[in-house]
Amino acid sequence: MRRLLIVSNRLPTTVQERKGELHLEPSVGGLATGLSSWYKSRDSIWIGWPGITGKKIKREKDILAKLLSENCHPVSITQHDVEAYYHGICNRTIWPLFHHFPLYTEYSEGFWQAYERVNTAFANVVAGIAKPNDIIWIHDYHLMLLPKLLRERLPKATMGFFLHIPFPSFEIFRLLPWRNQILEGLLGADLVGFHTYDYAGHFLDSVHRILGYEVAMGQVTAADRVVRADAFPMGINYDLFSNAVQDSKTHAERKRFHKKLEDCRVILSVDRLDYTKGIPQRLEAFSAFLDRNSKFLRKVILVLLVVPSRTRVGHYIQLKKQLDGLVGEINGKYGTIGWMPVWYLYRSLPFHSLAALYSLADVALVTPLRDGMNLVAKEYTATKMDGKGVLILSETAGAAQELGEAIIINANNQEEIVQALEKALEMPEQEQIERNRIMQKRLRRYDVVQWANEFMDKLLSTKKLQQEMEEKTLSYEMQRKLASDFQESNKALLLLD
Ligand code: GDG
Repeated sequence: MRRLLIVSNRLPTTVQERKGELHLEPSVGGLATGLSSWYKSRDSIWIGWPGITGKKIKREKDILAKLLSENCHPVSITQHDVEAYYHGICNRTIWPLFHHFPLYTEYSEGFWQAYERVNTAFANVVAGIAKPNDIIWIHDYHLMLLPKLLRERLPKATMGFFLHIPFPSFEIFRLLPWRNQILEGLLGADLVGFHTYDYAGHFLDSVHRILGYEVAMGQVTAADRVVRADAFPMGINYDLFSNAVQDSKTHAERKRFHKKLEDCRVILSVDRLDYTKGIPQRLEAFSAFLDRNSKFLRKVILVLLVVPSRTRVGHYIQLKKQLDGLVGEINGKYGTIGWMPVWYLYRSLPFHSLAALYSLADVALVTPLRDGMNLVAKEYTATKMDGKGVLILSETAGAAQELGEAIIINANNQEEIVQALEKALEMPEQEQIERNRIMQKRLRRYDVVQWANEFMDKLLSTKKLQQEMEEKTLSYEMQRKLASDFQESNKALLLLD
């Protein structure tokens, strides 16, 4: 099997600094959790930023050795570039624009230069490690220039790119001052993957309208190469979540939660703190639901798990304040001694606590305003061993295209969310089971390993296609000979195939 180089902004293992000492911890998030066992099962190396600056990691030889022993190769980023690249262009420019928030988007030449510098630093590390037969798989919006930078250094490389966030429509994407460079950057890959056909279509549309390349049937004819774009909806590690329900640690956690929740029905909400996730709209809809359904007062609890994220970006700081205020208002208005309608947890929970919450929740309320995929919706469904539980899912999450048996809503339509909550809490058990069984079958079949394997198969077939097309392309000498023969001839018959 060919060696695989996975390249992403963060490594699956993060270096954390606590009380002046460095520790290694597994990174949270779908990619790291989902792919960690798959990548360890094959000959592979992961290349990424370890979470601290280059200087610190070089000083700590033990930490570096431990990372390398786990096949994790760090890329050094200076403190200045962490600001302008990660907190700057990644979180203040690309993230909001690609999630259709143009008013939140900041355009700064300094940010852009840091993006070029960091992508170049990644290219240098990858090019130093890569061998001719390796497969390179680059992930996400932090590294959209990397495919082209690597193609310049390794012209024959087999290289795929996967975007984990939405690719916006042309009208939004065109606002980016560096739109040409981003598209050219991505086209350095042989295969560009997205969660949905819509995102792949938006990308191809922009390639055609901005760069003028010919686009047909998911294929771009770019200068001298053919590049494919396609949809690969990311799956989860299904067995990890469905087996976790049986685990004794999850049992213990579930028991502990049940004691506190008493007989209340549980509506669960789990997200990183992000304005794309629609958390304030969700809280307002829950408040309207309580207003209209007094029979559910003291009978239902919304568990709101919000994982801190990007805590230094202004919009995130404001959002945190807004959430604190809304939760206070709802609890103040409807709460009684002994019953708080919203249980607000602003932290990241250990895996077994999360699995316990998923498995005990009667309803999962997943209402992002826009989300590349949303793995929480899939993870919740995977833990429903007895089939009971209702998923309410926003139509603007990529996951909605696969989970049609959920109650699908428009996250901006408060009335729809209220009605969905009413329907979910009244849904007959048999209907819940029927809906979940269909979704579970799909999620089990197309899990994260299947997702990665399908991407790999398509990447290799794209490479084969390119080789076949190269064989058909006339060499330069042949083209010259044909041209001179043509000029010298009196009559010519052209046969074009
Ligand atoms: C990006 C895209 C796309 C959450 N809370 C805790 C915790 N989590 C884990 C969940 C899940 C992951 O974090 C969140 O994944 P999402 O997909 O929901 O969202 P993003 O972080 O925004 O991810 C998204 C994804 O990339 C993959 O392509 O689906 O659209 O935005 O796996 O389980 N894990 C633990 N404690 C928590 O409190 N341990």
